[in-house]
Amino acid sequence: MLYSTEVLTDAPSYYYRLAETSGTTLDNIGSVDSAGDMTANATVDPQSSLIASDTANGSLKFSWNLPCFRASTASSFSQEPMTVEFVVTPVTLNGFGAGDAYVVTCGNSGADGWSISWGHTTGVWKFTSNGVFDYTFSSATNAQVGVKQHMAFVLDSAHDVSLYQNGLLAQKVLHTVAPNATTANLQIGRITGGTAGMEGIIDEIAIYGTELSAARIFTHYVASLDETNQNKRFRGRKLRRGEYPVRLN
Ligand SMILES: [Ca+2]
Repeated sequence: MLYSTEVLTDAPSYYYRLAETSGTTLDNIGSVDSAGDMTANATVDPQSSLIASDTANGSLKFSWNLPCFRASTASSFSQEPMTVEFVVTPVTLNGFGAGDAYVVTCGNSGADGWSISWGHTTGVWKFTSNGVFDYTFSSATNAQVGVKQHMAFVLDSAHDVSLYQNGLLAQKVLHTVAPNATTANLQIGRITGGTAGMEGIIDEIAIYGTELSAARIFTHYVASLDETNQNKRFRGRKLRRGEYPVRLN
């Protein structure tokens, strides 16, 4: 099944496919909000889809030395439980101004809402309930330059955050307090109210007002791969890519 079909099956509140080829409006096909504004120097890149099973569908490039972000026009939505899912390939691990490299945020720094970032030069992933707690993940999951990662952060109703990387649960970090409610806009590639951003390519950002199950996250990851014909066989032998029969009509 197509990646986008799997995502939509789980009814995301926001879903930015980043399929645009030009312009400054990005379509949201989730259930909350309408299209948003790309308010600065991000680049829509139709050539760089991070979804191997759908290479015709583009992505979004950010450069931290050209502070750029994309904000939705909507405000608050259910934050707990919640799942934030995206595919990202860092171009560098530097954060703008040597701060964290912010990837997806919804809230005001140090005050309310949440943010997802990796550490400047370290690549350490972090989910922050702003002003409340840093959920810092193991170095085993670090972002790496030029390496594509399918990421899903699940904030559950017990205030814990589970990080799934490439379809599998990597780590669960516990906490006892919920994030502070926010009315801030959702932003991609930059922190709210500041300049700290990330340099990299991001694709297929989906945010759900539910806890996605491990099984669904794994299914999403598999659908992101170019394995459409992986189970096809011919005379008992599993076919390798490039060997699939072509039907001529
Ligand atoms: Ca895309």
